[in-house]
Amino acid sequence: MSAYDTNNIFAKILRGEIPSHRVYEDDATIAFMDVMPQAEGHMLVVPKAPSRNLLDADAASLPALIAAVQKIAVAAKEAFDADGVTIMQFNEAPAGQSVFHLHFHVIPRRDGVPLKP
Ligand code: IU
Repeated sequence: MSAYDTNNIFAKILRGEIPSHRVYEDDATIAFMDVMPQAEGHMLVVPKAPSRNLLDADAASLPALIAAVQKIAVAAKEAFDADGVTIMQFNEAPAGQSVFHLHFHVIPRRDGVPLKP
């Protein structure tokens, strides 16, 4: 696996070098709106600690991260009056990862509304 690149776009968002529509922050995590949403309310949950994806993340940090994902998913479902929530996470380009800083997609889902490609 390649090394973590400190100039990836989410690292720049975390450092405040690039603007984002931030919807959540705690000591270890931020969440912001995806710029190319696959459905209304599509958010990204991003740990502040540098890791390329789940494969090289510090296992000790994961319980807090998944708790933040859960909190944001519950809030997003309520805020967007959704019927469900899709949570996605990709590891390396062949698996669909395009930004190489660990993140979870949180996507509120409505009955009968497919994800945009
Ligand atoms: P992926 O899991 O690495 O494939 O998803 C990266 C996501 O980051 C994707 O949904 C993009 O729309 C999103 N994104 C963003 O929100 N802001 C950006 O500046 C860039 C990508 I580049």
